[in-house]
Amino acid sequence: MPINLPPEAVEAEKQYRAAKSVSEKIACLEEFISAIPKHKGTDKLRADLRRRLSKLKSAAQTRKKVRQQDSVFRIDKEGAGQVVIVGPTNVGKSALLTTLTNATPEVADSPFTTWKPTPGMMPVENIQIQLVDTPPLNRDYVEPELLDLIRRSDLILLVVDLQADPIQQLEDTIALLQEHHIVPRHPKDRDIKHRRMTFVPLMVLVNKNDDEDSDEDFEILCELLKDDWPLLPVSVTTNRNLEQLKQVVFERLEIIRVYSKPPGREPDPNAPFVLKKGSTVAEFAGKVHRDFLAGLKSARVWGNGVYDGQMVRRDHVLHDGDVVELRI
Ligand SMILES: Nc1nc2c(ncn2[C@@H]2O[C@H](COP(=O)(O)OP(=O)(O)OP(=O)(O)O)[C@@H](O)[C@H]2O)c(=O)[nH]1
Ligand SMILES: [Mg+2]
Repeated sequence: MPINLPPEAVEAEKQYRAAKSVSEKIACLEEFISAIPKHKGTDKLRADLRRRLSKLKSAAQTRKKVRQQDSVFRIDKEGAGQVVIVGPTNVGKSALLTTLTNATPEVADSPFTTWKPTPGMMPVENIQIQLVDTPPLNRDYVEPELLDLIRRSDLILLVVDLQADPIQQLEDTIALLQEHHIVPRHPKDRDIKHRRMTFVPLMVLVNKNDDEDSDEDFEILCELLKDDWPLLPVSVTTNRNLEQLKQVVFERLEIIRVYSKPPGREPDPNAPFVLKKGSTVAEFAGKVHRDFLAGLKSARVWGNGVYDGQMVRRDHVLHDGDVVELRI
């Protein structure tokens, strides 16, 4: 039996048939279904259309997943934090990753060598921190996915070249990031939030400070800089300050290492749990195991601000190096 549809449903159907993209089809089909009057005569039609809608939605989902996995800019976080190395071309970003991790991105004297991000793991004492080398940030073309990678990161290492024009490089790069709503977060602004801005901790590495001869250049740079950026002079070629760099990265990530001690046994000093600074015993328990969080009866702590083996409550704030014994 032919169904007499109201004019708005007829129009919606027309739009649906004309739709080109999957997302457009989904929107028009939803419109069409809602314009069909609900009664026995339209039951079959509405059921058919709903089936078509769910097929379209699952096709859209699959496409989205494939697109996300395909992108070279989607790098899963690993280790205690994801740190992106960004900056203009030829400043030594890839050289830095090569020196601090096992990764082997291409390093070359010619500009615009790197075109895709490369991750690597940097050991810092008994944990691993992920570093990601990235293509140069350049005003001519800014890859939106590179900006997303920077937004998702836990810390930005902005590299400039002491032997080029470091002040210009620094100011241009910061301006470029800010134009894309990425704002360096100062250590004192811990909980700052803004609807359209992403605040990411940032530190500036002034690279190619190879020996004492270039220290004066670095001092001049510090005097000339208008803003008070956290700066660290380094040299990838001569390894100057690279150990200090690891420590600073650890501090700027604002993380702590907490060791789990099974009752009657010693903690494993090589397997700390990494938590955000300010985490509590309850958060630690959740990280060790879901069951520990639900069934936590008591906890004892060895470490900062407690006597050895002190019983503490769930909301006790932990510190770097604490050892915790959980009982459920
Ligand atoms: N003198 C000196 N040269 C360095 C240092 N670090 C890197 N270089 C050199 O600088 C050049 C560029 O290094 P890359 O690591 O390819 O630079 P990049 O920032 O990754 O460059 P793009 O991939 O184009 O963005 C190479 O010739 C390196 O050997 C350093 O500390 N001192
Ligand atoms: Mg490179």
